[in-house]
Amino acid sequence: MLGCNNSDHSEDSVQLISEFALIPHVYQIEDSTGTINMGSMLEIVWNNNPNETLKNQIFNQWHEIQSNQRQGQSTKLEIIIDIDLDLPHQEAYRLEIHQEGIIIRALSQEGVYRAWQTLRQILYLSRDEKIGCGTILDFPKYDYRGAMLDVARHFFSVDEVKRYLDQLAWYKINYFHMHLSDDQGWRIHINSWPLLTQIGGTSQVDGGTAGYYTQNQYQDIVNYAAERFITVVPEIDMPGHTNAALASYAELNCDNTKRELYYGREVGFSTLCVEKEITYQFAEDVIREISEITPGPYFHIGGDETHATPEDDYILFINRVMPLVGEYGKTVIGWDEINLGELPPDAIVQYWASAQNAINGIKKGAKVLMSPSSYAYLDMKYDSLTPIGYNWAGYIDTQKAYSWTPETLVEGIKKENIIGIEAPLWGETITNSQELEFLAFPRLLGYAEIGWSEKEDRRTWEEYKLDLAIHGLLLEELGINFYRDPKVNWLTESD
Ligand code: TNX
Repeated sequence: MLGCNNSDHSEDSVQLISEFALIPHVYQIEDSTGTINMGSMLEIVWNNNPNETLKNQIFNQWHEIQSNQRQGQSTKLEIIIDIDLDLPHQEAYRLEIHQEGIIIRALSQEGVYRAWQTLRQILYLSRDEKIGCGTILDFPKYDYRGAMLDVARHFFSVDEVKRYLDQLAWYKINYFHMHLSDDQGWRIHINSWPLLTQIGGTSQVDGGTAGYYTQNQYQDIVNYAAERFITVVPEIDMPGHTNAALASYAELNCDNTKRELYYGREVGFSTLCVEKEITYQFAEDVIREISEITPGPYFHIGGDETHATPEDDYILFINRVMPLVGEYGKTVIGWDEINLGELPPDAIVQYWASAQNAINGIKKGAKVLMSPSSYAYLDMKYDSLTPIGYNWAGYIDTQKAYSWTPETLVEGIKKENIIGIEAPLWGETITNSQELEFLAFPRLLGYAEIGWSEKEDRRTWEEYKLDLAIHGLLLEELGINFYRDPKVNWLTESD
């Protein structure tokens, strides 16, 4: 038997597509009559402009999930990319589950990829091979749905980063911001300043084995992310948070004296020497080399917590450095303090601490990336018992992480001012993937939904937590070490 079967009278027990616990919640689902068998084999028909890598990825992931089906049936998946389709967004898609097979319609490969994540969840979450027919129309609320990983406080290997990227992909995250430098370490090789990694790459919080990415390794991460339709945003934090650079090169210090490598956790004590020309040569070289190997549109200059830089010096510095980002073809992003400078017209201010900073940025024409620390910081503890993480911005349990809306959180920051949301994971207290995952999951699923899902009707914790409970099975299957928040009735395999 292949495809839907209208004469099947056992439909009562068939799972309708509107019943699936999809996260992020999709825009619109309509059930239709009939059922389809999701076979153990997949036949992909993709005639115009097929992306072979994506086609293989879909093929392999389908078979990974369906390998337990023994019937050997085949399901047809047709992929149609057509820029003339009536779809409202570059990432939008229509996923049609018909009698004869499945059709994905999209404007772009990105749209196909997002559709595949929805289908992948359906496939994974279906109780048996047979599911109801129907159609999903879906598209993101915000263009930018990001996760940030701090690889400076503790180094994370290429494989650990890839593991996180694989996890993010399931939830339609499309930007991965890498915090590549800080007081405790410099993590990307710069050919014109080799000591940054030779010296500055050796330290991290509390010592232990640190490290850095060669430019090839960084490009490997960028490509791996791109295959998952995730864009890497590199950050070099300046002019504060620079002790690792100041320990590598004496000339970056005003007193021409190298700093000691730093293994502590305090912030706000370091600064580049703003008066020296060499500082701008350094900034330009770093921006140039990283921009050349970064296909994405953004370069993040940090700019936060510069308590060791007098305000006038800070303004002088960022006013010289922000245009350099534009010269190398990138759009500048900075933490909300950069609003003090003359922002380039396309600048993006990342709101983390001061709403006033973000609002001032908007007045200067900038857009805002929403990362309010008391809601969106993945390094905050869930509650007082959480063994890792911080609590300076408060405790953020899974409910609190989910229960905010970017465009109504702050008066003066409206939907049209916002490019999206990002969940930063600072690395002082995490040393490996298990600890990373414990803080990121399950909160990250809530951020994914806040960033993607337009419809307000389901945005209640009571409904969301039911779907989340089901996703616990998926997280478990993926081997993700997630926090079993006691507010959620997590399912187990036997439920
Ligand atoms: C503040 S958020 C920082 C980071 C720390 C973090 C710890 C921001 C722009 N700066 O340097 O790692 O708090 O939660």
